[in-house]
Formats: sequence, structure tokens, C-alpha cells
Amino acid sequence: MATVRLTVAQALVKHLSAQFVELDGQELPLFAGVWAIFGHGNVAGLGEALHAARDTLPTYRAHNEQGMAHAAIAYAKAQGRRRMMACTSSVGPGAVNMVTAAALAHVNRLPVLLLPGDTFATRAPDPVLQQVEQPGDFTVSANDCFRPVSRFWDRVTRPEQLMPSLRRAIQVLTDPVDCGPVTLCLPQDVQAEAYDFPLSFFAKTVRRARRPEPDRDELAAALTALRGTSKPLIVAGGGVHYSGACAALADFAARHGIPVAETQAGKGALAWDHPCNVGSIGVTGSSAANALAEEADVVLAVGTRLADFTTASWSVFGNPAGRLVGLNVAAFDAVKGDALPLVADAARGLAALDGGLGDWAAPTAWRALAQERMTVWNRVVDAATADAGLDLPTDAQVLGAVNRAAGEDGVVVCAAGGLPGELHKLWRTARPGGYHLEYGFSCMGYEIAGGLGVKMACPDREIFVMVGDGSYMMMNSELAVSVMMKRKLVVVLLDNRGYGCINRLQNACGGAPFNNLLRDAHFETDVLPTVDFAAHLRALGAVTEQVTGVAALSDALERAKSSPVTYAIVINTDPLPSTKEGGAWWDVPVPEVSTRPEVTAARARYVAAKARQRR
Ligand SMILES: Cc1ncc(C[n+]2csc(CCOP(=O)(O)OP(=O)(O)O)c2C)c(N)n1
Ligand SMILES: [Mg+2]
Repeated sequence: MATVRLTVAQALVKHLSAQFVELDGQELPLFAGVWAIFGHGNVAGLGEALHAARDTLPTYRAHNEQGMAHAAIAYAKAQGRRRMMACTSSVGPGAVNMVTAAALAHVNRLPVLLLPGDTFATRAPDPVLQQVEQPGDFTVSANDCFRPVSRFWDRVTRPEQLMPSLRRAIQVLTDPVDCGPVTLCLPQDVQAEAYDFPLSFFAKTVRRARRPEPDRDELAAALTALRGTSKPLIVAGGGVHYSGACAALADFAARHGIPVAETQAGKGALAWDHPCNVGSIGVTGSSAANALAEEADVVLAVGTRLADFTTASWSVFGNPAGRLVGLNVAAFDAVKGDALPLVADAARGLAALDGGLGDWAAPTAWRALAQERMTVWNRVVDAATADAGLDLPTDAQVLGAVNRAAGEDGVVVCAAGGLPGELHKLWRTARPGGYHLEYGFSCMGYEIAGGLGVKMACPDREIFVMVGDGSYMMMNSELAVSVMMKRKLVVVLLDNRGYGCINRLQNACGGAPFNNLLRDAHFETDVLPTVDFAAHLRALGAVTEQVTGVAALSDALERAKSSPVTYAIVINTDPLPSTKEGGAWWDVPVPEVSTRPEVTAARARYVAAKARQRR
């Protein structure tokens, strides 16, 4: 057997470099790069290997391990999970900084290869700097924190373990069902250890996405359910995008006259003005989609996790005789809500349903009702997103200006705060990929780092990162990376001086204004200090301006678009209003007893709403 003597780190890098993916007839490297922050746990081993391979597998330097992992995850999402990145950290704090990002990737079913350094396999110098010593179990290290948030986890304690471990890692990362974060922990001594690896381990491999076909019996049952319906509704989730099924879904819906509602991850599957698009569904849904969901007798859920924001905590589907059909590549998701499962790739499943339905179409009255309701909703969107000339505009008015500036090709990126709800309701997406929301984990601090990853995946599209003051404060350091790497972002920072959405939620639950807006938090200065976000953004390297009002914002956005470099605009907004129209209940338990009458009243509303929850 022909072999080559390499360190574990060198073999790992060589194996990753040999992985390719076929995309639109083109062969491209599966791994677009490796994000790295070095420390003693990876600089000598992996650092040396990455340096040698830097022409084929580029290494990128970040400022925060969580941030770099966000960038990698956003890259994979924007690539429809077809291409991805790896992230390497040192042992200890650098490693556990990536745990939050691992959880984010796990929730969103997005591939990322995490390569945290680990403490010595030999244990010779223990305890090493940054080692978490577990007196009762010497096999435990800080990296065990990744176990519950990894789809595959391993620790490579001997060189030859690398081979089965990496093969499984790549399988998970490229598997439509298992897809999620993979953590391979690399003890720092093992990284540097050499072994005679078989040459076959480094043979070029080209992968194509696996597309499971539906089972014949499941398909028959789904077709029976659909043919018997008079009020069908499709819920489009992220799986539609990952399957590349957006155009197929648009055609399917049009041919069979079925209205389509979109989840956060699914938004943009159909153009906003496609005749079948009835907007978003759920807690942050359009009045049109939610009213249709209330009546629908069959809901075809395509590629969705059916998270609580989509199902309004299982209160949005109101028809007692209604039935879900779960078209999903993962059986785990396909059976949620007691659905009739149709386990398949979304595109293949839709094609099979299309063939089986023939020229069956939903009754015209139902289609007309959907369009009428959508006309009403479109007027709501127009009104909510129009400039009202306020010095402290609403989030909706700000996003209206950004949406107009973004045009058909711009991409909006966001993750947490009041914005995701407003964006889900109101943003008009012209084509797939234009709406990039991380709303599975809704992780504050994803926005800027995520925007960077999206820009790396879509260099020709203008990226509009919309971020609240709170989320910006949580993590902003990768902005400097976007400047350094000339990956231009347009950042719009909405400063409402606090956690506006949680303040509103607190209020809705009867709580006193407390610890959310900065003015309601503990401070000991005579005057509440303000944060100069424009100065901060400028310090990180962005061309920055502060504007007042939406008209000035629109002008600034034009300057931002013509800028070759990362451009940030700070605008003060009103923390209190949000779009009242549309939306649905969200299960957030209110205290059963309280001395506050507002809480008691909110509890009564809660109990009434809870009664509508489907069990
Ligand atoms: C990492 C993280 N911590 C806490 C939360 C809970 N949370 C959700 S939104 C939010 C406030 C966000 O503030 P900001 O970005 O200013 O947006 P706003 O609510 O003001 O629109 C908080 C604390 C979260 N989603 N993520
Ligand atoms: Mg805020």
C-alpha cells in the first residue's frame, strides 16, 4: 500500500483539500476556507499544515471564535449547504467560544466543521494552560461541551483514528438529513504526530447532493389527502431553498392553485408578488397567511421544522378536521404535528406530487380568497413601511427604506431583536437568497459576522446587515474583518437604546419596564450615558454616518451602495411601536400569581389563548 508520512494536521488539511462538490456542472472545493484563531493548542500543529496548504485551502483570521463560526455558518446557508468552511481554535476559551455557534448550526441544520484544539492525549504536561480539569473523569475536556450541539463529535487521540473520523465527518456535513455541525477535537500533541497515511485517503472525491425519492405508499397517502382538500395551504421552509426547489414550488403552486405561506427560513422561495404567495406565517405572519391557516383543511409543510414561530405555538392551524402533510427529507421533521409523512427531498417530493395530482387544482373560490386577503395585506405593508417623516422612525419604516434601496438583488441579513419579526412580516423578497435570517437560534451577534459569510458566498450581491443596538453590542468585531478582507457590507444599525422587543414582550406579559431599555436598567450616573455607535463603527474601519429620519437614511443608503468599502449607517429609532397587523399568539407563560394587576390580566389573556393550542 502506497503511503505518505504526514502529521495528523497535515493529513486532515490534505483530506479536506481533496473534497469537491459538483454544482451546476462545475467542480468546486467543498471547503471554501478555514477560519482560524491560533493559540498553543493549534498554532504549531494545524497552523503549520494550513500555512503549507494556503494556496488551495485559504485560511482566514478572525477576531472572535464565535464570530468566525457565524461567518462560516452563514456562508454555508447562503451556499444552500452545498459548500462550507471549517473553523479551528485553540484549547479552552477559544474552543468554548464556538459552542454557541455550534448550537446555532445545529438548530438551523447547517454544516460547519469545527476543529477545536484539545489538551494532550498523553496527558504528560497536565494540567496545561487553559485545561479544564475534571477530577472524576480524565477523558473530559472543555470540548465535551460540544457533544450535545454536534451532529457528530469525536476526539482524535491516535493518528489512525483520523481516517474513519473524517470520513464520517464529511458524510454528516454533506448529508441532507444529518446535516449540522461536526466537531473533531484535536489534542495538540496528536496534531503534530506523524503517521504513514495511505495515499487513497487523499484521492480527489467529487460529491453530489443526495436527493431521496418519496416512498410509494407515503406518496399515495399524501396524494389522497391533497385530492380530497378544498382549502389547501403550503408552508414553505428552509428545506425548499436547500433542495433548490424554489422554482419548482412556485410552478407547483401555480399549477394547482395552492397558496404558499413562508417561514423565516423559507422566505423568498416565491417572489413576494407571485400570485400564490400569501406572505409569512405564524407569530410574525401576514394576516392573509394566518387567516388561511386558520381554515386550511390540508397543510402541505415543505422543508420546515415547524418551530413555534411558524405554528404560533401550535395555534395557527385552526381547522379541527385539518391535516398536515409533512414533506421533509428528515423523517424527524416529516411527522411533526401528527403529519402524514412524505419523506423525500423537497424537489423530488414536489415532482412526485405534481405527477400524481395531474390537473387537479384547488377550488377557484379558495384561490380568490387568498388573493383578496393578500391584496389587503399588501396595503398594510405599503402603509407600515412608508416614510412618515418621523425623527424617531419605527423599525418598519427603516426596513422599508432598506428594502427599496436593496432592490431585487440585495440580501438582507438579520438574526435577533424586533427586526426579524418586522422583516418576516414586511420585507419583500424578489428572488431566493435575498432574505437571510438566522431565526432558528435567533442569536444576537450573528448579524455582522453572518453578513461577512454571506458576502463571501455571494460576492456579486449587495449585503444589507440590519442590526439593533443590543445585538451590535453583543458582537461586532468581525466588521473589521470585512474591512480587511474587502468584503463589503452595508450595515444599518437601529439604535433604540435597548432591548426593544423584549421590553415590548415584558409589557405584553404584564411586567414592569425593567432591565431591557437602558433607561429602565440600573445606572448610577446622573445622566444615562449614550453609546456613540458611529464612532465605534468608524473605529472598526467602516465609512460611517449618523442620520436622522428615513429620508436621510434613503440618501445615505445610496452613498453606501456606491461605496467600494464597508459602509455603516446609524439611525435612532422608536423602541415602542411594532406592526400591529398580522401576527399570532406566541406561548410565553405568564405568572399564575402576582401582586401586579397587569400580570393578572395578562395571565387571563394567556390562559384563553392557551386553550386554542393544538395538542
Ligand atoms: C445571544 C442572545 N442573548 C439573548 C437573546 C434574547 N434576546 C432576543 S432579542 C433581544 C434584544 C435585542 O436587542 P436589539 O438588538 O437592540 O434589538 P431590539 O429588540 O431593540 O429591536 C434579546 C436580549 C438572544 N436572542 N440572543
Ligand atoms: Mg435595540
